[in-house]
Amino acid sequence: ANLIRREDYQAPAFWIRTIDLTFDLDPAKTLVTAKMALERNRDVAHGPLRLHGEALNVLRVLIDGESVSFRQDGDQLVIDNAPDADFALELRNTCAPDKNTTLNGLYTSGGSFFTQCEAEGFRRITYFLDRPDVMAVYTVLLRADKAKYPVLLSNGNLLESGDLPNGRHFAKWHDPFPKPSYLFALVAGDLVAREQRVRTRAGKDHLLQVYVRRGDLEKTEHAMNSLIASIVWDEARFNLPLDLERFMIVGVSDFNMGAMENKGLNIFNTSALLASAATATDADFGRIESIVAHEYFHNWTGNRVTCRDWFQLSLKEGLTVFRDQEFSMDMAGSASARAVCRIQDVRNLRAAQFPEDSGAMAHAVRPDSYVEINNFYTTTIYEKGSEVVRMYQTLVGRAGFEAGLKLYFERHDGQAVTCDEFAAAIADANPGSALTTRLGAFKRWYSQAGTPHVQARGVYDAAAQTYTLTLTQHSRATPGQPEKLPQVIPVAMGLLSAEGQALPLQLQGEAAAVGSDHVLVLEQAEQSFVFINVSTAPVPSLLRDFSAPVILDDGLSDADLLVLLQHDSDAFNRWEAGQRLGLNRILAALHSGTALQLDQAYLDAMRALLRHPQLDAAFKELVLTLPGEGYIAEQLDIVDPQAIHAVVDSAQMQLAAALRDDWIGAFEANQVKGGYSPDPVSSGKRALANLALSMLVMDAPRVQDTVWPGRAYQRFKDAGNMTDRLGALTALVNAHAELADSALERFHELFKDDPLVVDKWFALQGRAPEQDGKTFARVKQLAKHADFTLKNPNRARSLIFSLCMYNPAAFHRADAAGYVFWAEQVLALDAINPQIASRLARVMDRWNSLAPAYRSAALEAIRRVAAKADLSNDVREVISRALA
Ligand code: DPP
Ligand code: ZN
Repeated sequence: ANLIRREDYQAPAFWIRTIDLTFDLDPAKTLVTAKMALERNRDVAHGPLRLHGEALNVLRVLIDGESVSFRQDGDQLVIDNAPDADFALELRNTCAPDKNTTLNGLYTSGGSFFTQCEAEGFRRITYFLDRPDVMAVYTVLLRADKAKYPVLLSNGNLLESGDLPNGRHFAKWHDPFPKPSYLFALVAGDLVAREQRVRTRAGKDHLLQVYVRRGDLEKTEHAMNSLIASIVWDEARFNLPLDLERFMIVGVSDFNMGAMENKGLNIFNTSALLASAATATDADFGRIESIVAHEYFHNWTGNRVTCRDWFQLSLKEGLTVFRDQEFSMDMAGSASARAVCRIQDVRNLRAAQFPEDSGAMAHAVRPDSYVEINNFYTTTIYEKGSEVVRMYQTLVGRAGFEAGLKLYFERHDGQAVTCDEFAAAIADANPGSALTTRLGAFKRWYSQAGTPHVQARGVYDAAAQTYTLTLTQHSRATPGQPEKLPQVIPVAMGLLSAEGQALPLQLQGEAAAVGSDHVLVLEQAEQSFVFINVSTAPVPSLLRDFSAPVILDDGLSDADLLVLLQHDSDAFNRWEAGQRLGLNRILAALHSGTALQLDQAYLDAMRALLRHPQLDAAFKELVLTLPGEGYIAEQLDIVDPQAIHAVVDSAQMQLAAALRDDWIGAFEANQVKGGYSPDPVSSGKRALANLALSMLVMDAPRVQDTVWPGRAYQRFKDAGNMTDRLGALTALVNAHAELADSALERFHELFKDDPLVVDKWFALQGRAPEQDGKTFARVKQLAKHADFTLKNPNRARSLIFSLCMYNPAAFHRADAAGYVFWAEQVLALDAINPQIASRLARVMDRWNSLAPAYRSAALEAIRRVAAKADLSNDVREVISRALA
């Protein structure tokens, strides 16, 4: 397997300006004819034409109508004597959609045809310069059996359609926008559509369609509403209109990713598309809204301006995640609901990206090399990439950022560009700004892997009325990057009095106070900031709204944290203070190896928060939820997942017991009446009620209570929506309640015909807290269940990933059985779908930090996978990095 390096980038030797594709669709053998207009790239030295192709059977190759000699070089088709003048290339080949279990290229699912071309799937359809800087205008003719495939879709606009002999029919599509091959899509099948017409501000009418299988139509209303909201938002916030007459979304149940932004024809995993009150949770509704928005926003950030090469992936992904996060916050509405979105985003970043950044696969937002690009669709590229974009906005302000984005489109519409061009556009639109004056250093966010550690220490001088805040930063070595330079870190901050009053901020040398909320820019290894006219010893509130993706050590005492928890005007730091109070106690118990005993001060603070008359339920639920076991593991140099689980479990039991009456109060006070709506207020109430119910069922054995488990069961049975039903079921399962098994059985019986709900059923059991090895045993049993299959990525994730990725205490076992299971599943998956297998392989990224008892067994399992001779490049890269 080749290592591909960013510094080796070369422009293509040829451009492909147009392509006319004809598909004679047949599941066993599809015939593809491609007619392309090529021209030499005069900027590149003369060379052969090399086209990418994988798993194809080539039938003929013509240049300007004449057959031409060609040779195969690995996965490339090479034509040595291509003309110097512009020429027409015609190719004919077949592929086998039914046999394609990789779900890359053209494949079948549930009897219909679908494609997935990002990153390099187009080469499994026909031979092509399958790289994002080659942009062509596509015309696509689809021919298929009319009864089996009544719907024939591709990108752009429908030119014509009609019947053909032998029960076949055709449709011809044309996409006027030149696009890279990764944005090509086709769909053929027996589908139905929800339709809606919208008018954009320019007065143009557009047709919106959401295609799904018969029977799923009523579950598309939320997606359609989300699409319309996205269109309105992108015009209002960034002045970016819908540019196609028709915008289509199609759902498919076998899909590797969440969704794909193909021009005008987005293809969605049904899990990111279908929702009804009865079958989807509040979280599902939120996720669907955000993914529909994400793919729609790609139409500008990704499609109109695309990536020059795959090292620039975050150019479109980081930016588009930033845009979908902003959209979700704007949709949430109130300041408090926005803060809830932000907290959830940061919680996800810390749970997934921080470990990635300190593990074997750590890589920069713009990586330097890869073996398999599919391995780099990571939380670093996406979520850290989004944080980087957010820092631009923090440094130039919201209006400055909008001006920068406008300039970016003015300069680069229709082009394939790099992260440098994006940085230059934002900087050039904001001359003299905090970003522009230090752009070179800021761009280290693209090149340095690893999460910077920031330490903050303050000294108050009562006599001089000054407060000196000293910030230091350092980043640990990551694979291939032993030394790091200081980064540009915006630190949003404020100072509070011990009574919780916001203090005015006046930096030494400044004429006046700058209000009570300010952004410091840390750019040296160490920097001090002196505040003057500080009337009382302050409590610093640093990194407000999580203004940079760093690990902050502010050295605050419990007393300081309590001030922030009670009074900080920044909701993020308020939440963070509560988390830190819990985390400190959990870590102290882990370090000392003693049982955790939660103190009265902590419990009182949590009780006061839970009882708070003004705070929203959604916020309370976030504060009262203890840090996750994975996040706790990140705080430790040597990780014992069993020990962490035991301490967290004990903390939860104590929180459940000590606040019992308040949990009852919270449950009663947060019942949502009336019809279901996934709005932030209702979903916040349901979240808090579900947390309360979990606590009460968990605490029941202690007080020999049968009422709350009974109520949970009743609620599970009678619930009017999936959030309440699954919440009650989760409460029973997680507490190992006696009623759990019959509830699980009933749930399966009720929903056995709905694959997305069956996924939830598997996932819940895969994530159930471990107790005496029962969870692990059950997962192994469920892997043999009639409904289980590794072929469907959602199903594989629901059970196997739930255990290996999200249930550390069930997975990391003293007897190594978890690792043996993992190795078996990775190998089994790799034979079917390398992309999914490689995701599972990544579970072992952090094996090196495991306590010795686990470490050697984990290494043995990794070596067992490595020993397999015919591993995919995908898995091979991940495993080699783990062993490096
Ligand atoms: N489908 C993936 C996404 O939208 C890859 N582009 O992020
Ligand atoms: Zn994306």
